[in-house]
Amino acid sequence: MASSTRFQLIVKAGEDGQSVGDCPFSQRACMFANFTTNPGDVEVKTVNLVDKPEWFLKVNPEGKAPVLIDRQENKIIPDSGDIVNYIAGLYPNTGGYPLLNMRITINIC
Ligand SMILES: N[C@@H](CCC(=O)N[C@@H](CS)C(=O)NCC(=O)O)C(=O)O
Repeated sequence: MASSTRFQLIVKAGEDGQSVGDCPFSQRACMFANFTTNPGDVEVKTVNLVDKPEWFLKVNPEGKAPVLIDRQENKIIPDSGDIVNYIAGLYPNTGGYPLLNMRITINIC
């Protein structure tokens, strides 16, 4: 039997249909999920935003990506900012958002 992850993150597809495309909102959600969640928690699914499939419009009638589906809680979260906040709330031990464990140093002069 196929097992399913708790989360499905739907993002804009790249030209090959497989990779994450050039949507900064989708990329942000992907990167944040990658930093904060545990391996195996998130399935990333790409969607063609030029010719939007029916299944996608059912999930998000607004037709925008990214969209996070929390299968455990039966929730659909569109909007990258809301997705980031939602994930951050579920994984508080990762440093919190926006106080991630940054690997860069910001100097303000
Ligand atoms: N405020 C949204 C914006 C998402 C958004 O505009 N995504 C674009 C791709 S970068 C999109 O889905 N465009 C398809 C359309 O508007 O039909 C977010 O932060 O997630």
